[in-house]
Amino acid sequence: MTIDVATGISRILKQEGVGWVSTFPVCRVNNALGREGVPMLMMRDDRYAVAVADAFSRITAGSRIGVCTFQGGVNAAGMQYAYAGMAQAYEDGSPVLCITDGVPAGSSGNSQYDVASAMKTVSKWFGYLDKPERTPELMRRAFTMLRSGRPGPVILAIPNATATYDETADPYRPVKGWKSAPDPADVRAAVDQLLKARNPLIYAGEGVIYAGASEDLKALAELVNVPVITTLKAKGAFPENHPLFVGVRGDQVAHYLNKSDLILAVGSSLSPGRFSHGIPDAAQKTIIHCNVDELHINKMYPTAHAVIGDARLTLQALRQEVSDRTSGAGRNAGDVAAEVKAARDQGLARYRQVMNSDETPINPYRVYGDLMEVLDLKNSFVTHESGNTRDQLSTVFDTLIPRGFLGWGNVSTLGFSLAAAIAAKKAFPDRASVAVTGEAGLGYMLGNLEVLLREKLGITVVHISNGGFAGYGPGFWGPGHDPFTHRVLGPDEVDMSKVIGALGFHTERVSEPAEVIPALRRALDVNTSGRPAYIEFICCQYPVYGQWVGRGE
Ligand SMILES: Cc1ncc(C[n+]2csc(CCOP(=O)(O)OP(=O)(O)O)c2C)c(N)n1
Ligand SMILES: [Mg+2]
Repeated sequence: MTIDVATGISRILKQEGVGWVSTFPVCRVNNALGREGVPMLMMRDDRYAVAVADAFSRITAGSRIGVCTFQGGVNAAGMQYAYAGMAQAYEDGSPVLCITDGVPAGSSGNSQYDVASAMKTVSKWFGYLDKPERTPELMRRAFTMLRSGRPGPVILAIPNATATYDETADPYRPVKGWKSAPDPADVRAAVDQLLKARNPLIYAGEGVIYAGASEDLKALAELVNVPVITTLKAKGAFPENHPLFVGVRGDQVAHYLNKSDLILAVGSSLSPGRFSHGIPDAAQKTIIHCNVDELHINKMYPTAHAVIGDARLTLQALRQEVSDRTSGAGRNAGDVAAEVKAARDQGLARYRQVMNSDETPINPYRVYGDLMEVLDLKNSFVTHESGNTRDQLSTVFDTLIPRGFLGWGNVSTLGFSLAAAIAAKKAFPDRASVAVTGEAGLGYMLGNLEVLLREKLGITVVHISNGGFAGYGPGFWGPGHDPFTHRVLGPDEVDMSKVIGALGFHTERVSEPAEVIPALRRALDVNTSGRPAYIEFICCQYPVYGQWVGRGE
């Protein structure tokens, strides 16, 4: 059967189990998607088209691949706008498939922007479909890239979507993706060191989530009786009510990072950035680096031992080795849990105190504490924004299941929380889905709020309304920070609940601490019937949260 490329791609996406595609028009594949019955979630700009698909891949840990389309080709406004979303997906290692129009043969080099070289900087692989009959080959390769190895975005450019090929010549079969198990000698060497260490610490990264290895992480941590910290992107990889959980950030995390003599890093690239810890005194510690990508070894810190392979297979092998050596008894290390509890209680004391604050304007921690009370933490989704909401929530929000919270931000692009909350609703329609934002994130979202109404996506946007851009560090308010670029029209001048209410959202504006819980309950309640909600909490400026450590600053 002769079919056109766009139809072939649509059918292959269906074979690969892709249930919907996010988009912003125009892309020449879209009409075929429509004809073939692949639903499209039309966002209101190209960056969000990428971000929703990206977030879907993250939230499902790559078990369901997010796919998006946007305009490409010559003078590709859509692609240029989508670039921000792709750059973020690339920095954060998200396996999203981006399909766009390619520059047609004979048209390359006739405009200023070089599509291919730009796309190569933000993708694991950039595929250009130069012949229609290569459609199955390139799709096969794309899904292999998306489902194997270190996760990252794949971009496919289609220069001629109406060109035809014989669908039966190279029939498409879905790609399962492949994993590798570590070298047993490396596992033995790692366990030698681990059992010798006095103060080992497990440093878990997002690879644990992509490998579906949370249970294995827990089993290993318990067997070796070792405290656990997670990266921001891995928040939730380890249950945060577990006696061995130290935190993502906060004084107790700094304490354990400093005191450790061995770091067992699993599923983390160990790349210190703006939103991650470095390893303090790394040269004095033994770093055992378990990673799927050998190119992260010896990247920033001297690696004592590397264990290369899938995080789940690695954790299972480590556990088996420890168990064999200790006749199943594990590592005897005293009352580690009691020490962790004491460190957490001390580190979190000042946050827990303000979670019960009755002050007005409302303390943001009061909102976070009440949010934890209202949500079923085993059946809900929360995400942060760039700014104080990230810094504060990653310090205190208790995440009990993988992806009960999405931490994001090797690169922390404002506005992503809305995309994440939408993707979470698509992935788990029965879960409450909450995006917590400041005014800057809200500004990025505004144009896309219509999508929630149109698609009946019952999510709640919680606005920590503090009248300005606190941003990084102790805030943009004091001297030495950014005193000239923080002030926007605040709650006294603009009533955002009226603005967003006029669109059709359920909205409330809350200034009394006692009203936080009832307002959240009402919002989550309307969400269950597919109506989105926006709650503006009039909050104080409270730039207090745990720090990132070990970055040599
Ligand atoms: C696209 C993008 N541009 C710039 C930044 C830098 N940035 C981080 S936080 C922030 C301001 C945040 O202010 P607000 O949303 O009010 O949150 P608050 O910190 O006050 O809680 C800015 C400009 C960013 N993260 N993303
Ligand atoms: Mg603000």
